[in-house]
Amino acid sequence: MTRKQFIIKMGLGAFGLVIGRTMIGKILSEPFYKNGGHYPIIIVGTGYGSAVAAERLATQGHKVLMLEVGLDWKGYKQQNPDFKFHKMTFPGKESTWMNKKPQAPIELGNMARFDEFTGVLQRIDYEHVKVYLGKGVGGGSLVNGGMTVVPDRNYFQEIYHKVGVELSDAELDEFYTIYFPRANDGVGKQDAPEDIVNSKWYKFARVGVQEGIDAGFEPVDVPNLYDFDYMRKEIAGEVPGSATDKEVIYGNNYGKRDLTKTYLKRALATGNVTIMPQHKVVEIKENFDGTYQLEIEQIDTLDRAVETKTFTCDKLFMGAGSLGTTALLLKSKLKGGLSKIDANVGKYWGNNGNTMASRNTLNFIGHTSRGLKQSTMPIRGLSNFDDPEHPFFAEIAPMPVMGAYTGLYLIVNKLKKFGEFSYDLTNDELKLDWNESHTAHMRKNAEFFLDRMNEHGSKGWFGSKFSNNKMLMPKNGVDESICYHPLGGVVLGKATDLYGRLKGYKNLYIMDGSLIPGSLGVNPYVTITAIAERNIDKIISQDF
Ligand code: FAE
Repeated sequence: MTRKQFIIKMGLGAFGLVIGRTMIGKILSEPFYKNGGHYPIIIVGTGYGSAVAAERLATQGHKVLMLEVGLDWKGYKQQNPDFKFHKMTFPGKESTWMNKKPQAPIELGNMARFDEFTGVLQRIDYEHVKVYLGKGVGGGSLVNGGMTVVPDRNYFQEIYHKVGVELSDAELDEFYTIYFPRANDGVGKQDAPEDIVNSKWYKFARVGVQEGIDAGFEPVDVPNLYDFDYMRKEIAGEVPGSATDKEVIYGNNYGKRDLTKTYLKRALATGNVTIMPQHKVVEIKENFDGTYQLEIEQIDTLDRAVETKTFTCDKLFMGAGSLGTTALLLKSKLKGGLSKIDANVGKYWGNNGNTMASRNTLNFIGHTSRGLKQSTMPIRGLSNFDDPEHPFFAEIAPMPVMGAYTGLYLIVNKLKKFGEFSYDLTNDELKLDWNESHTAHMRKNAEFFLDRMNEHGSKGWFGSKFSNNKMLMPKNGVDESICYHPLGGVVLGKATDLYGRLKGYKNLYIMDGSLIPGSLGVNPYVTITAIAERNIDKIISQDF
């Protein structure tokens, strides 16, 4: 079947009945779905920012419609009982958004070939950066590594200062005492328990930490949102393997607390939330009466429009992510529907300094194995953040296949220069100004890190040194084109007020990673969640 449509409607809400979770192969006859309609609140996307907004609004009794371009994977599983999210080593069509081969940065299963499909991991390629995104109900939470990290307070202030937004001490206190803790609780943060850390599944992390200490870097314990009780059972062989069975960037079948197990689950449980997957918002217009009109394509699993619809709403929340939200706003500005959009929309983008780096630690003799069995959920990092010359944080990443002698790291650098988006109406695509001048220092930092690790961090017998892994990353063991953490485009305090209200408009709110100016120094979803929590608090108390 090439024209599958997945429509879910959960809950007893404005439309009365609970309709089955997912319907495949037919379009619901309800006029609302076919012809569009009016909703008090529409949220675009179902990632972190959107999920926070949905939960908080629905809990307050507001009816909410969420529009998501990707699939409802739970529904897909119900309809295809044999389907499981793919392991990194054996990707099938559901692994990848509209490509005949996998797009993973590390070539574990990249020899696979399959039919095009609206899969769970999308890669958008620009000339100097490849941006990875999670697709489907749950957004980036479906594919991410679960690292749940609060940014350094000084750097959080510094990065906003860099764009001219001054966060006061009181505002920072509010973030660090109320909203980061709330976000951590909301996503299900856990510190890795000792028995798990000491298991063979985390030898790669223990060896990585020791090497880092020997090289003079500061070890950092990184919480994760993975259910470590489940992992304990995986390790004991009592339940199906998940993190211990190479599941991560193509989705996770069991232990990871993606948003469908946290915020979205709680939102749907209120009965006030409707989610329409495979609904792509393509344009937004402000109506004369101050409501918003959304042009929507309902797509099939080949990303083809099978129906076009128009929805209107009183209040519109944007959570389509840094690229998605920025694209929609810039396009709608050019098309005239949102012509008053602030000139700051499109500005202050960054890759969060993402740079992958890898070392080959196989020497004939004297090497320390990192273990052949590695859990896919990272729990440790190394920091050099206070070094004025080479400030960075390095996640000690797993390499679950043939990783015993490969040190793999996702380095998160500070940003020196922002990228900028524009929209090309002719080709209907978001353009990005981003080149080597933005990333040169990231490469230098990564090379410095690898050199120090090779020199001091670990040695074979008789002092023999290890080398950069040019098999994995041909350019000296470093790849600064891989971006897992796109940030910016509609920055808080620049394109919006300090609570995500888009400048020039009423009742139009931004909730996602586009609010963060390009860089955080750590993995971003806790911060996205915390900002969204703070925005929605203010919006509910003042705008309803
Ligand atoms: P996001 O979660 O991307 O959600 C946006 C949603 O909007 C998606 O579901 C889209 O499909 C949907 N959408 C987009 N355009 C449209 C449209 N036109 N119409 C309808 N729907 C649309 O946004 N972060 C961490 O903190 N820790 C980690 O360990 C970590 N690991 C990662 C690993 C990978 C492989 C990747 C790709 C990312 C990782 N991240 C990690 C980043 C994190 O997942 C990301 O920052 C957040 O998901 C961004 O949240 P947003 O709410 O901005």
